Amino acid sequence: MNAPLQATRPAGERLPLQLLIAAPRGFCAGVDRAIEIVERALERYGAPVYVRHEIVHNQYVVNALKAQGAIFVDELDEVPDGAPVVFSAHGVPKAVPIEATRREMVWVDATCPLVSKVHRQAERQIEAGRHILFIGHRGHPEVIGTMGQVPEGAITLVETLADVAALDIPAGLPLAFLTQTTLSVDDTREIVTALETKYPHIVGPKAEDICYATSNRQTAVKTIAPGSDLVLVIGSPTSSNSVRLVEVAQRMGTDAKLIERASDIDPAWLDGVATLGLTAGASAPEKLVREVVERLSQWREVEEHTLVSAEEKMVFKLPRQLLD
Ligand code: 10G
Ligand code: SF4
Repeated sequence: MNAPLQATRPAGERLPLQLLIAAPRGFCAGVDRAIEIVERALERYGAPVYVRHEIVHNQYVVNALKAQGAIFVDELDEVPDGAPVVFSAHGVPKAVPIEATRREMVWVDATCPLVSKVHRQAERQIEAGRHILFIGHRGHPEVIGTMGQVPEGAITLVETLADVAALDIPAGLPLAFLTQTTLSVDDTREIVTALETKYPHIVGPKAEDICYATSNRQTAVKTIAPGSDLVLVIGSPTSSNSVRLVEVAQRMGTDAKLIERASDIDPAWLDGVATLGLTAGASAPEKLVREVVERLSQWREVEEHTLVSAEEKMVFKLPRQLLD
């Protein structure tokens, strides 16, 4: 697309690049809160503070907290008795705080309040005698945490439409559905519709449990993708919501790539790209967005345009134990 332009430009002159930056993008209120919890725990208890699972799925954030004295572990058995430990923003099964209390750890729960809300809904549905169909991605820590709120066998994971078709639930069993907070809005709508068609008596939340930040970032990427030749999404490969943003852009017919940071960009990707879309997942810091813009500016004459599709004002309170 740019070949004729290139041919007529003096050597050394940078080609223009229209950069469409999505808004909202990057940190959500739950990620802001979780990072602040680790930082405040380090101030209050001193290093090291243990963190069970990556506090959020972003390598840059994790490395920055490691440098301040956080030690990331997979399970509590890697944490000494009595040590301070923070549970990640994705939430933990009920057994985890029970174990931490038994081992006299000073634990702080950084589970996002919107994930905790789903945990409480799960408990309530079980109390009401319903079996839960939980829409989510197998093996994701949020899914493990939410499924771990209720007794084994009380919840069935559903990942795809094929899973819905294969469900064989005894007739007359009261049912409820819940969802992971970072799913594709469009895929989830299809799965919920399939569940409601197959089980007309199923009950669920008014909208699915996909959180405001996930759905706003998907809407924002839909705003930039149609006019872009390529979309770059900043986020780690383990970040479910970031991977969903890549898929949303691709489904609109636009090439899209996930990058952790500016150094991942191959300049060859920009060949023939006149308009580039840029966004960041809910766990990716704005600093990395600016780093990408600076890197692009070394190669091209960048003209930035921010496309705002929603305003976000959400702020979550910190746990009381870190406030006084
Ligand atoms: O998108 P996922 O759930 O993989 O997490 P993340 O750490 O990349 O982003 C923040 C979202 C959560 C903490 C899950 S509610
Ligand atoms: Fe909370 Fe949504 Fe952010 Fe997850 S993505 S931490 S649910 S605000």
